[in-house]
Amino acid sequence: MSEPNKISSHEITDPKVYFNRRAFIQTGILAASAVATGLVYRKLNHPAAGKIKTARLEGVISAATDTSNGFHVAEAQTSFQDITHYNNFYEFTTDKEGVAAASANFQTKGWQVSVEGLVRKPKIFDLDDILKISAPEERVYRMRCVEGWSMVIPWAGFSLSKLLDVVEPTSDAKFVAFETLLDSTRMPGQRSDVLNWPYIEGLRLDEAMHPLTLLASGIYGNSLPPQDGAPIRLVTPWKYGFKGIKSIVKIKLVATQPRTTWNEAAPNEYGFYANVNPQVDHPRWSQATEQRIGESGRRTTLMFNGYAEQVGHLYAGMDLRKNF
Ligand SMILES: Nc1nc2c(c(=O)[nH]1)N[C@H]1C(S)=C(S)[C@@H](COP(=O)(O)O)O[C@H]1N2
Ligand SMILES: [Mo]
Repeated sequence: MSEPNKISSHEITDPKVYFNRRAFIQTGILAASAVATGLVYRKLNHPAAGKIKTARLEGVISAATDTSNGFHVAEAQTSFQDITHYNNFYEFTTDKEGVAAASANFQTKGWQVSVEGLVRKPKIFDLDDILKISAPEERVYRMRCVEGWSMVIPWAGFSLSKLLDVVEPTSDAKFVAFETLLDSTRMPGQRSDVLNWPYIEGLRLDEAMHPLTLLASGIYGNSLPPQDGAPIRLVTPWKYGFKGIKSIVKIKLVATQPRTTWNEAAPNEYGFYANVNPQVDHPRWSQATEQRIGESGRRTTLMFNGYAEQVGHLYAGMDLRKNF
């Protein structure tokens, strides 16, 4: 297993290697891996993206450069352009490059999040009240999609534990269940039955309370654009991207392991834990390597996406082939 936080110089991307995406595609490097990973760039040019609606976030506490707690990965950050134009958000479209345009007019005014279930102080929060719980911190995380691509994203947000502390989970609470908005007028992709709606995800309570688990409201110091999960989404950097449920409206503390969207869609392909694990292949492709968006060649995927030192203890004694 690699040592996640002692990043040797060869792992830090030389900015000169940071191809612009167009040149990158023309090399054809991506094409070679596309079939195996399901990573398909359909077009050479971005479709009309629409206006990206973001506002400068006030009071973002800049990232510590200390890498030991996992809050700041010292690797080249994926460009804002790529983070906002290569998305998975099936509520809008399954076309990764089309999400930006399809979600451009998504309305989040009056957003509320119900935090309920096995808690002493259940509450329906207005978004602003959630954002007031703690100042947004910049967290630069490695992100790994189950499809084989990865990014490094400078999120803004705070640890989910701070919200959970406010509602006071009871001792019966063992898991946390999350739900995305269900509204096919605002999320037209929900008219398709490609997944069961609403999108749902879950974490074990100790995973949800881990300081790396982020309730994110921004990227690059600005509020989250619709395509990345506005106005608030989950980020669990040691797990495959599908755990990072977007546009959350409900967080429920529960006693037993909740159902999750991708697990229901294909139980043998997407487990509840979804920990990044290069030793456990997806049934249809290897998970040993990844395509970092904006780079040439493929990187070796790290155990727990490089966060083994921080989260490994959560899975001590578990069979990670069974609990994938
Ligand atoms: N509600 C919802 N959340 C979602 C998804 C989705 O389709 N719907 N896709 C997931 C997947 S597979 C990934 S890889 C990440 C992508 O996040 P990004 O577009 O901000 O990179 O969002 C996750 N969260
Ligand atoms: Mo993903």
